[in-house]
This record gives sequence, structure tokens and C-alpha cells, in this order.
Amino acid sequence: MTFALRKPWGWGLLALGLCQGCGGDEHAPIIGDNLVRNGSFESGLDGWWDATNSEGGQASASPEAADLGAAGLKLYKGTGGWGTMVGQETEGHGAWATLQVQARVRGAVGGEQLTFSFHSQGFEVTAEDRWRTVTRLLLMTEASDNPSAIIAVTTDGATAYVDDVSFSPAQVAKGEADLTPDNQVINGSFESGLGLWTFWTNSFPGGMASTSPDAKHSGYAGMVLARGAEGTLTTVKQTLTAPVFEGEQYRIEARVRGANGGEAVNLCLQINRDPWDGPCIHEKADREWKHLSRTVTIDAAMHDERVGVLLSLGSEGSVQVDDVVVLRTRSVR
Ligand SMILES: [Ca+2]
Repeated sequence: MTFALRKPWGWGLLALGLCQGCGGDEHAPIIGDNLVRNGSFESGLDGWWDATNSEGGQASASPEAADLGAAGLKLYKGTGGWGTMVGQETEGHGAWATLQVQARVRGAVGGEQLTFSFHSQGFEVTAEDRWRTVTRLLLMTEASDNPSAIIAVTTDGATAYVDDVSFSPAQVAKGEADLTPDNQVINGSFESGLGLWTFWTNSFPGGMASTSPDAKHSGYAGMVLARGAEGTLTTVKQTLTAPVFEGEQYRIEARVRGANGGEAVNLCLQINRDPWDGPCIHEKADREWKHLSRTVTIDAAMHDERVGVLLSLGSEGSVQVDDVVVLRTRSVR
């Protein structure tokens, strides 16, 4: 990986010390220096800009928002508009850099929606009425010289508290999917969390996706996909960068393991629009790792379409997924 940085990120020595050819790359993310200044808000909002487009919205540093120390960030969103936010510009990063976002978060009553974002990548968090630690990995799809770290509350009339914020570069392991030449799936081994994967479910409560070391087949982490008793599907999907053409062949692969066995897993190449059709592997998971693999041919209906690789769970329960691979095994152009 090459980083085009204005300044070193502080883990150069660690990066140099990473094993090369030492057989296996299963280390936990190595977290570098915090890119934001005054992430504990002990110096008020020094270093942060603030903005709101809601009536009465306000960002402030306040003792009531402190989890540790004398102050924390208090974000109040008034009525209307998108939200109330603070942000700060940080030093740059290269393409495909992984970033760890960590913060302590609490809502005044619970249920408040917050977003954390960094150079167009981000995630949402629902606050509880007690302090919780939020830790996520983001995967940067492009380099930036002056990215912004932004924290926002987006629930009308809501107050949320944030303390001890860090946005830090993370050196992550490489799993089998990352080491498979010409794999069209990025972060297919889930080493950068759910970075680049889009989550969707109609199963509430219980539909969720996350990553965990317990779910790894290779590398350090894998994905946990769960569906509740209600609804039909929980899915994660990633759009491939290149469209597909009639007559091309692709091999789609994933490693899957069920919590109980018998869970209904689907691995598909799917057109990126209605009717969302495409070839799939439909398989029942075992308690042991199963290697799903199928070579599919692109038909006329999918010709010159953008497609996504989709993993879905169609029954109640939970499965672990790792090492998603899509390889073009026959070209027609
Ligand atoms: Ca993995």
C-alpha cells in the first residue's frame, strides 16, 4: 500500500516492522496517532468549526457533556434542517487507507441519531442514555490532501454528548480475499470493517451486520450477518467497479458458517436496478466453514449492466461470512 502523505502518520516504524513473508497476517488493526486535535474538548471547541441549519441548533463544549475530564461536546439539533455538527480539517491520506473512528457517546434521553464522517465515508450511531464506546473502521476510496472529520446530530430536538474522539489511521490485516489476485471485491475479507459494503434489512428487530474476530475465516476479522423473526432478508452488497457483458464468466465465492446450521444464505451477482435479478448460490450454512463457489455466465438481460455482489440471509438466525471473491474467468472484449 502506498500512502501519499503530507506528514508521516506516526506508525511508520510499525509499518516497517510488519512481517513480510512471515506467513499469516492475522494481526489486530494497528492504530496510529489521532488525526484530530482537542478530541477531548478540554480546550472548548478550539480546533473545531461548528455549523447548524436547524432552528435553535447549537454546538458547544460543556461540563455536562464530559465523560472524562472537565468538558465534552454537546450537540443540540433544533427544528428542521439536516443537523448540527462540528468538524475539523486533518492531514491527508492515500487511497485505500483504513481509518478507525472511536468516541464515547451518550444521548440526553437515548435514541438520538449521530453521524461520524471522514472525507465522504461515514456511519450512523444511535445514542443510548448512558456512555457507550463507538469504534468503527472506514475505508477511504480515494486520496485526500485535506479531509474533514465531522460529527453531527440529526434527530430533531435532540441533545447528544460526545467525548474522547479519535480519527486515526489503522493498519489492517490482509485476508485470503485481499490476497487473491484480480479479486473484484474490495475489502472482501472484512478487515476494514464494513467499509465499502452497503447494509440493508427489512427485519426489525434483529437484522444487523457487523464485523468481529470471532467471524474470521482468514485475516483478523469476518462479518456477522443476522436476521430476526420478522421480515425476509438481511443483506450486504458491494457494487463492482466495472460493468459486465454478455458471455463473460465470473466465479463468485465466499466462506460461510452458521451459528446453528441450516441458515439460508444467498450469494449473488445482481443487477444494480429493478428487477435486481442475477445468478445466485442458494445454500444452507453448516456449523463448520463451507466454501460457496459457482461460475456464472452473464446473459443478455445483464449485458452492459453494473452489478453488485450481494450476500443475504433469508432465515432467522446468524451466519458468519468471510473472503468474498469475484473473479472474471472469461472475457469477451
Ligand atoms: Ca477476514
